[in-house]
Amino acid sequence: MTVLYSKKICLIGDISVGKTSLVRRFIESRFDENYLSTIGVTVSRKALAIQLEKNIAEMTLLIWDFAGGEQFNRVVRNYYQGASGAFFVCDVTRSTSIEAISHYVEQFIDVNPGRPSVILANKIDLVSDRTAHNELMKAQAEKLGAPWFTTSAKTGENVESAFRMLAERLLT
Ligand code: G3D
Ligand code: MG
Repeated sequence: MTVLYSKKICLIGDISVGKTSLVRRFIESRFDENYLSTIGVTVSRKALAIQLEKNIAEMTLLIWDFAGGEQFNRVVRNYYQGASGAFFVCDVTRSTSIEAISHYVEQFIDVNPGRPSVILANKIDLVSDRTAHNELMKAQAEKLGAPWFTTSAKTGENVESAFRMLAERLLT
C-alpha cells in the first residue's frame, strides 16, 4: 500500500551559506555558479518514495527557502508556522555561520517545538582539511540533539542523503 504525505520543511541559516544552492541541487541536480540571492521566500516541491516496514510512503516535500539575514528576522517566524522539520545550514569555511545555528534553532523551536531537524555543514568542497570544523560542528549538534552532515551543493556530496534522512525522520 502507498501512503501519501505532504510535509513542509524549512532551510534556515545565515545568508550565503548555500541554502538556495542545496535546494537546486536536490530538485534539479544542478549547481549554478551565478545565482541571485533569494529575495523573500521560495517554495519548491519534490516527491520522495520512502520504504516503510510494510508500506511505501510517497512523500511530497514542500521546501521553504528563506532569503535570510538579520533584516528578515521580524517576519521569518510567520514562515516557520506549520513546518514539520528543518535543515539548519552553515558554511564550513565561516565559523560564525556555524555558531549562528543556535540562534536559528531557538527561533524555530519557539514556533515549532519538538520537530526533527538535520544540520548541514555545507561547502565541504572548499576545505582541504575536512576535519577542521569537526569539534565545533559536534558541539553544536550535541547541543541541539540533531544529526549533522557535511554537504556540497557544488559536487552534490550527501545532498540527496541529507534530504532523505530528514524525510525519514518526519515519519517517526
Ligand atoms: P543562500 O541561499 O544560503 O544565501 P546561496 O546561499 O545558495 O545563494 O549560495 C551563496 C554562494 O555560495 C553562491 O556563490 C554559491 O554558488 C556558493 N555555494 C553554495 N553552496 C556551495 C558549495 O557547496 N560549494 C561551493 N564551493 N560554493 C557554494 P556566489 O559566488 O554566487 O555568491
Ligand atoms: Mg538563498
